[in-house]
Amino acid sequence: MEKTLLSIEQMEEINSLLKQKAVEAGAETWQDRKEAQKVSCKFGEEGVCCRICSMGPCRITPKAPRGICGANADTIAARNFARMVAAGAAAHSDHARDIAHVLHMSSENGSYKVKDKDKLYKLAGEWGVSTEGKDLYDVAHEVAEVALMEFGKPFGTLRFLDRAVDGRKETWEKEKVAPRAIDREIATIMHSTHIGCTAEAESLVRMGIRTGLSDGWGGSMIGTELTDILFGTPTPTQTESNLGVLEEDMVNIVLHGHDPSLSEMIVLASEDAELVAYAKEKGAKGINLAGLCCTANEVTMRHGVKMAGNFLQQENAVLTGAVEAVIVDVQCIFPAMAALADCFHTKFITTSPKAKIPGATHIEFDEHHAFDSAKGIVKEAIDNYANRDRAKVYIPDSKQTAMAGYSIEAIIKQLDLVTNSHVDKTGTVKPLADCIVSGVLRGAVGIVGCNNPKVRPDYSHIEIIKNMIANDVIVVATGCAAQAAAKAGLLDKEARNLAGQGLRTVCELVDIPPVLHMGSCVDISRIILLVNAVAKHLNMDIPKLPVVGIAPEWMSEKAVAIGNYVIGSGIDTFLGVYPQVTGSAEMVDLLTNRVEDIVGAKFTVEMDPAKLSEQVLERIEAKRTALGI
Ligand code: SF4
Ligand code: MSK
Repeated sequence: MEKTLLSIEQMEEINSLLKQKAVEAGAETWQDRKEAQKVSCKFGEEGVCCRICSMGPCRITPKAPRGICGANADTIAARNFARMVAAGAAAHSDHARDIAHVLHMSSENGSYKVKDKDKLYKLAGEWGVSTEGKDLYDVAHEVAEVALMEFGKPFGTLRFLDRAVDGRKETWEKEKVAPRAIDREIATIMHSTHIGCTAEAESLVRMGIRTGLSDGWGGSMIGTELTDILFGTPTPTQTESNLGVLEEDMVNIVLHGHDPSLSEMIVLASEDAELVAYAKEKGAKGINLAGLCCTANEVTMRHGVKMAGNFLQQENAVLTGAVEAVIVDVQCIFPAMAALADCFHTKFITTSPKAKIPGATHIEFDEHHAFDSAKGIVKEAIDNYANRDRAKVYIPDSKQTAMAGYSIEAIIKQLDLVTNSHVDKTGTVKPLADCIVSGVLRGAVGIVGCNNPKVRPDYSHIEIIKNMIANDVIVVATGCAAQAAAKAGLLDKEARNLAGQGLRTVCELVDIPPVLHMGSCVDISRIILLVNAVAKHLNMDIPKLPVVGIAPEWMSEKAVAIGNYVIGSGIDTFLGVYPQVTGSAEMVDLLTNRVEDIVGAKFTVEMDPAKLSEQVLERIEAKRTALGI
């Protein structure tokens, strides 16, 4: 185990060495800016600053309990919170819309092709798209059109809601939180939070859930499905993680962001014989790709591309002095990367009109000529290899092996290893459900989300994961949480030695690590569908299952949308960072208590990872007791 595990202290030591590199280069990092920000604004922190109209901004204090229009702390905090959900759902769903457009332009001879035909035909069947006698790409284009209609259709509710277990559908219907069209839910929040509309906190919480659900069971689910159709459904893949994946003598390209329509093409371009030969001509041994944030998750689970790290590691990648280019698309990219890259030879290349950053080299990615466009971007990186200043290079000697790519299909395939083919049907979640019911596994948790300097980076992720697996709770992870696990060695199969007896036995039987990498942030839809499948198998609604969601270090608006659809799906959610609503007692009560009466699940906030772990384990055991298992 010593070989594969990296302690948080070792990680922090590497971070300090890299910080020293920043000082030497005169470069500023997030630690400096955090220090400069010192005390954050109390009104913003508590969610009681309103700048929705130009009579304000209005801030709520004991002496001024209402804004000029009369909005109180509850209204203001609820409106701000709802707008975070809308922004998060917009980001995920717009990403999905782009993928749908890419599917719509896919063709036999173009850059984008259909890789998972079975998944396409399955989805076509589910959506009533006829396939009889049709060309594969005609089916793909029709499926893409149906997906695109989900964003703005005028009537009905989202198609994927039909996938949900009966209890969920009934709850959503009864509580009027069943999402209609994705864009419609986002627009409804923006309308209802305009001055002079909804002032009632509970209405806004309900709208937040409905809009969150339009992300989880809409945008994100569409994103995941169509990405699998285009680029392949992930299968377990061995990879490596942390900054040690960068190479001294190769052209290092770091891919950062979220949208696989760019990163998939960069992967292909980096394997192009002509470009590899060009890199060698320039004195490098080849081209080495590494990922950051969710793009890392996307390309690692389909190609085994190595993972350089998560959100708060993005600057560290540049600080190694060994990166020729950081190529980004959308979301979670520090604007500070441009100035940081200037202190080194690194080219910081933005590619999306949706995420232009001053100081960056902007090379717009042309999806209509995707492969050639990607080749042009990779060539920029190769040309920059000669500019690397060897005196500035420090690649930490730190990398861990990791398994990634556990799609639901892949998990079921692994579970079939324990299926008794004489008795059981293969291809179901029955073995997983059996393990949970029997108590071999006490339950399951999804650990997701970002890093946040408000807590010790990666520490909460790693501590909570270790506590879960030691107590026979299987962990699935996505996003930056999955990468924290990877860096610590917890995605390695060997990490089963840290698990309790029950989980260890399961891991050995079905040959999996105790922490399953299920992908990027949009792939939390995979987690939801896995839980939903178990609920259907056991013929019960999701809130009854000993299953919990945890976002120990969340920071983004997307995470707020996710939190809303996770509780909306009936899964209790534990947060390690407070949402900005604490200035409203009613919002705190709604989110941590009353919302349970609406959707059967609620939020719990605890910043101490040890205490949070205890509370999660207690919740899991309470659910087991209620079920009599
Ligand atoms: Fe102030 Fe009301 Fe305008 Fe908000 S909407 S800024 S509380 S007047
Ligand atoms: S990238 S949203 S920091 S998980 Fe999806 Fe990581 Fe959070 Fe971005």
